[in-house]
Amino acid sequence: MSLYQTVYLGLGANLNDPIDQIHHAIAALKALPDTNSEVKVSTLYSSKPMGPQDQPDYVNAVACIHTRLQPLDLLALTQKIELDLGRIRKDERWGPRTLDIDILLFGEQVLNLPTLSVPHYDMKLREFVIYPLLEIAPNLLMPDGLAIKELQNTVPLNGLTKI
Ligand code: A4P
Ligand code: MG
Repeated sequence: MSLYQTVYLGLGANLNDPIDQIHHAIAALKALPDTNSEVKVSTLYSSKPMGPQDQPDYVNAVACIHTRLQPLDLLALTQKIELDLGRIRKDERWGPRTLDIDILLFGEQVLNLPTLSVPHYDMKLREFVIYPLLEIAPNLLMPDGLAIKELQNTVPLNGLTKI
Protein backbone atom coordinates (compact mmCIF):
# COMPACT_ATOMS: atom_id res chain seq x y z
CA MET A 1 0.00 0.00 0.00
CA SER A 2 1.32 3.42 -0.91
CA LEU A 3 1.99 5.80 1.93
CA TYR A 4 1.18 8.64 -0.38
CA GLN A 5 -2.16 10.37 -0.04
CA THR A 6 -3.88 12.35 -2.77
CA VAL A 7 -4.57 15.82 -1.44
CA TYR A 8 -6.51 18.66 -3.05
CA LEU A 9 -5.64 22.24 -2.14
CA GLY A 10 -7.58 25.42 -2.85
CA LEU A 11 -5.47 28.46 -3.74
CA GLY A 12 -6.83 32.00 -3.58
CA ALA A 13 -5.32 35.47 -3.86
CA ASN A 14 -6.62 38.97 -4.48
CA LEU A 15 -3.78 41.33 -3.62
CA ASN A 16 -0.23 42.09 -4.81
CA ASP A 17 -0.37 40.59 -8.30
CA PRO A 18 -2.58 37.61 -7.49
CA ILE A 19 -1.63 35.59 -10.59
CA ASP A 20 2.00 35.85 -9.55
CA GLN A 21 1.09 34.82 -5.99
CA ILE A 22 -0.61 31.67 -7.27
CA HIS A 23 2.35 30.80 -9.49
CA HIS A 24 4.73 31.19 -6.55
CA ALA A 25 2.46 29.04 -4.40
CA ILE A 26 2.49 26.27 -7.03
CA ALA A 27 6.29 26.40 -7.16
CA ALA A 28 6.40 26.12 -3.36
CA LEU A 29 4.01 23.14 -3.39
CA LYS A 30 6.30 21.35 -5.87
CA ALA A 31 9.15 21.79 -3.41
CA LEU A 32 7.32 20.43 -0.34
CA PRO A 33 9.20 17.69 1.53
CA ASP A 34 7.90 14.09 1.30
CA THR A 35 5.74 15.14 -1.61
CA ASN A 36 5.81 14.20 -5.27
CA SER A 37 7.16 17.12 -7.32
CA GLU A 38 4.51 16.50 -9.98
CA VAL A 39 1.66 18.79 -9.04
CA LYS A 40 -1.52 18.91 -11.08
CA VAL A 41 -3.05 22.37 -11.24
CA SER A 42 -6.33 23.61 -12.68
CA THR A 43 -6.65 26.62 -14.90
CA LEU A 44 -6.51 29.90 -12.99
CA TYR A 45 -9.95 31.45 -12.55
CA SER A 46 -11.21 34.93 -11.79
CA SER A 47 -13.99 34.95 -9.17
CA LYS A 48 -16.21 37.47 -7.41
CA PRO A 49 -15.28 37.98 -3.76
CA MET A 50 -17.22 35.87 -1.31
CA GLY A 51 -17.77 37.96 1.82
CA PRO A 52 -17.11 41.72 1.87
CA GLN A 53 -17.61 43.12 -1.64
CA ASP A 54 -15.29 46.11 -1.25
CA GLN A 55 -12.26 44.08 -2.25
CA PRO A 56 -10.75 43.06 -5.58
CA ASP A 57 -11.87 39.97 -7.46
CA TYR A 58 -9.95 36.81 -6.57
CA VAL A 59 -7.75 34.56 -8.59
CA ASN A 60 -8.47 30.93 -7.62
CA ALA A 61 -7.11 27.55 -8.60
CA VAL A 62 -7.07 24.02 -7.24
CA ALA A 63 -3.95 21.86 -7.02
CA CYS A 64 -3.55 18.13 -6.49
CA ILE A 65 -0.49 16.80 -4.69
CA HIS A 66 0.64 13.34 -3.61
CA THR A 67 2.23 13.49 -0.20
CA ARG A 68 3.48 11.38 2.68
CA LEU A 69 3.15 14.35 5.05
CA GLN A 70 0.70 14.02 7.92
CA PRO A 71 -2.26 16.44 7.71
CA LEU A 72 -1.07 18.80 10.46
CA ASP A 73 2.45 18.85 9.05
CA LEU A 74 1.06 19.78 5.65
CA LEU A 75 -1.07 22.51 7.26
CA ALA A 76 2.00 23.96 9.00
CA LEU A 77 3.91 23.98 5.72
CA THR A 78 1.11 25.53 3.67
CA GLN A 79 0.72 28.21 6.35
CA LYS A 80 4.44 28.85 6.08
CA ILE A 81 4.06 29.27 2.31
CA GLU A 82 1.27 31.80 2.97
CA LEU A 83 3.48 33.75 5.35
CA ASP A 84 6.57 33.52 3.15
CA LEU A 85 4.57 35.00 0.31
CA GLY A 86 3.72 37.98 2.44
CA ARG A 87 0.28 37.42 3.82
CA ILE A 88 -0.60 39.64 6.71
CA ARG A 89 -3.24 38.01 8.88
CA LYS A 90 -6.01 40.49 9.64
CA ASP A 91 -8.96 40.21 11.97
CA GLU A 92 -11.53 40.64 9.22
CA ARG A 93 -12.99 37.30 8.24
CA TRP A 94 -13.06 36.67 4.49
CA GLY A 95 -11.11 39.89 3.93
CA PRO A 96 -8.51 40.48 1.21
CA ARG A 97 -5.36 38.38 1.28
CA THR A 98 -2.22 37.96 -0.73
CA LEU A 99 -2.47 34.16 -0.62
CA ASP A 100 -4.75 31.65 1.05
CA ILE A 101 -4.22 27.90 0.88
CA ASP A 102 -7.07 25.68 2.04
CA ILE A 103 -6.77 21.93 2.44
CA LEU A 104 -9.90 20.73 0.66
CA LEU A 105 -9.56 16.94 0.75
CA PHE A 106 -6.91 14.69 2.29
CA GLY A 107 -7.34 11.25 0.75
CA GLU A 108 -10.54 9.80 2.13
CA GLN A 109 -9.90 11.19 5.58
CA VAL A 110 -12.41 13.05 7.72
CA LEU A 111 -10.71 15.19 10.35
CA ASN A 112 -12.31 17.44 12.93
CA LEU A 113 -9.28 18.76 14.78
CA PRO A 114 -9.16 22.14 16.53
CA THR A 115 -6.96 23.58 13.77
CA LEU A 116 -7.97 21.45 10.80
CA SER A 117 -11.32 20.39 9.38
CA VAL A 118 -11.22 18.10 6.35
CA PRO A 119 -13.09 18.07 4.02
CA HIS A 120 -12.96 21.88 4.05
CA TYR A 121 -16.15 23.02 5.78
CA ASP A 122 -17.49 25.17 2.95
CA MET A 123 -16.07 23.62 -0.22
CA LYS A 124 -19.38 22.19 -1.45
CA LEU A 125 -20.81 25.72 -1.74
CA ARG A 126 -17.94 27.54 -3.45
CA GLU A 127 -17.91 27.84 -7.23
CA PHE A 128 -14.22 28.82 -7.13
CA VAL A 129 -13.46 25.43 -5.55
CA ILE A 130 -15.93 23.11 -7.29
CA TYR A 131 -15.29 24.06 -10.94
CA PRO A 132 -11.47 24.04 -10.80
CA LEU A 133 -11.66 20.76 -8.87
CA LEU A 134 -13.90 19.21 -11.54
CA GLU A 135 -11.38 20.24 -14.16
CA ILE A 136 -8.56 18.17 -12.63
CA ALA A 137 -10.65 15.42 -11.01
CA PRO A 138 -13.98 15.04 -12.83
CA ASN A 139 -14.83 11.73 -11.16
CA LEU A 140 -13.84 12.68 -7.63
CA LEU A 141 -15.98 11.55 -4.70
CA MET A 142 -16.15 13.17 -1.28
CA PRO A 143 -15.48 10.86 1.71
CA ASP A 144 -19.27 10.72 2.22
CA GLY A 145 -19.67 9.34 -1.31
CA LEU A 146 -21.03 12.52 -2.90
CA ALA A 147 -19.76 13.00 -6.47
CA ILE A 148 -18.28 16.48 -6.97
CA LYS A 149 -19.93 16.37 -10.41
CA GLU A 150 -23.35 16.52 -8.72
CA LEU A 151 -22.50 19.90 -7.21
CA GLN A 152 -22.62 21.55 -10.64
CA ASN A 153 -26.39 21.36 -10.30
CA THR A 154 -26.48 23.34 -7.07
CA VAL A 155 -23.50 25.71 -7.31
CA PRO A 156 -23.97 28.59 -9.80
CA LEU A 157 -20.90 29.96 -11.61
CA ASN A 158 -21.49 33.43 -10.13
CA GLY A 159 -19.27 35.08 -12.74
CA LEU A 160 -16.43 32.57 -12.43
CA THR A 161 -14.26 32.78 -15.56
CA LYS A 162 -11.05 31.14 -16.74
CA ILE A 163 -8.12 33.51 -16.97
N1 A4P B 1 -8.31 25.45 9.23
C1 A4P B 1 -9.27 24.55 9.55
N2 A4P B 1 -9.50 23.72 8.54
C2 A4P B 1 -8.66 24.09 7.54
C3 A4P B 1 -8.43 23.60 6.21
N3 A4P B 1 -9.13 22.56 5.73
N4 A4P B 1 -7.49 24.21 5.45
C4 A4P B 1 -7.87 26.49 10.15
C5 A4P B 1 -6.79 25.29 5.94
N5 A4P B 1 -6.96 25.81 7.20
C6 A4P B 1 -7.90 25.22 7.96
O1 A4P B 1 -7.61 30.09 8.43
C7 A4P B 1 -8.04 30.06 9.75
C8 A4P B 1 -7.68 28.72 10.36
O2 A4P B 1 -8.46 27.71 9.75
C9 A4P B 1 -6.25 28.25 10.14
O3 A4P B 1 -5.38 28.74 11.09
C10 A4P B 1 -6.38 26.72 10.22
O4 A4P B 1 -5.93 26.23 11.49
P1 A4P B 1 -7.11 31.42 7.82
O5 A4P B 1 -6.66 31.08 6.44
O6 A4P B 1 -6.18 32.08 8.72
O7 A4P B 1 -8.45 32.29 7.87
P2 A4P B 1 -9.36 32.72 6.73
O8 A4P B 1 -8.92 32.06 5.45
O9 A4P B 1 -9.48 34.20 6.77
O10 A4P B 1 -10.76 32.17 7.19
P3 A4P B 1 -11.56 31.12 6.50
O11 A4P B 1 -12.92 31.05 7.12
O12 A4P B 1 -10.77 29.86 6.39
O13 A4P B 1 -11.72 31.78 5.09
P4 A4P B 1 -11.69 30.97 3.80
O14 A4P B 1 -12.77 29.98 3.89
O15 A4P B 1 -10.36 30.50 3.45
O16 A4P B 1 -12.16 32.09 2.79
N6 A4P B 1 -13.68 34.83 -2.36
C11 A4P B 1 -13.27 34.27 -3.51
N7 A4P B 1 -13.87 34.58 -4.67
N8 A4P B 1 -12.21 33.40 -3.53
C12 A4P B 1 -11.55 33.03 -2.37
O17 A4P B 1 -10.59 32.24 -2.44
N9 A4P B 1 -11.44 33.24 0.04
C13 A4P B 1 -11.87 33.71 1.18
C14 A4P B 1 -11.32 33.16 2.43
C15 A4P B 1 -12.93 34.72 1.23
N10 A4P B 1 -13.51 35.05 -0.04
C16 A4P B 1 -13.07 34.49 -1.17
C17 A4P B 1 -11.99 33.57 -1.13
MG1 MG C 1 -8.39 29.82 4.69
